[in-house]
Amino acid sequence: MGSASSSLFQSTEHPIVLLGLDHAGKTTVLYRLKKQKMVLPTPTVGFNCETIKVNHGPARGHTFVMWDVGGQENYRLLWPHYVKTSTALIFILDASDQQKFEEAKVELDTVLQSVPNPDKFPLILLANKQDKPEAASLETIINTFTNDLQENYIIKILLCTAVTGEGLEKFFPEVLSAIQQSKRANR
Ligand SMILES: Nc1nc2c(ncn2[C@@H]2O[C@H](COP(=O)(O)OP(=O)(O)OP(=O)(O)O)[C@@H](O)[C@H]2O)c(=O)[nH]1
Ligand SMILES: [Mg+2]
Repeated sequence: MGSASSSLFQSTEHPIVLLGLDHAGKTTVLYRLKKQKMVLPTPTVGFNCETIKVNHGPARGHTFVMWDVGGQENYRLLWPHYVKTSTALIFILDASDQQKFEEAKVELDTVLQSVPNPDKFPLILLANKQDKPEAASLETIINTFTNDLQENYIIKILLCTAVTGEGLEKFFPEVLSAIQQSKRANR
């Protein structure tokens, strides 16, 4: 690999932000990834921040500084602040709560407006709570949340269950892949 293209991938530390409505499962995802176990979170007051160095798989050697910001309405005003310093946005949905999809989509579109360089910005959508029978299908998630964003963003969608970790094994490889695709597109 030549020097120009290798410098493209030089950065191995990635600040990323976890957003989504309250009760979506952001903190459960964060601590599942950090501790590989289920924690019983309480609604986040302000934010949590954890640094995770990946030591296996395609994202091995990469470090992710993960900001998990409270999703209750009074904290959503803070979201743009975190998005501005992040190299990827992870938006977490409670896929079983379809009554809140409209609200979640409005919040997603609103916060995307604060991305400083929106062209091909990495957006990873986690459709959480797949253990629940009423969880929406992938097709519904795509139609509701990402169809209209497809051209402008690098989008990955993961179906997951944070309480068991199912689906999250692909989390870091997919985030890294989105970040690298975004950098390539903006070269
Ligand atoms: N059934 C099920 N419940 C889950 C899952 N992930 C999280 N939960 C539950 O959902 C509730 C909310 O989880 P949190 O991680 O606190 O949600 P949050 O998005 O951080 O919420 P805020 O901090 O208020 O923004 C908790 O009772 C979790 O145990 C999942 O995959 N399946
Ligand atoms: Mg939380």
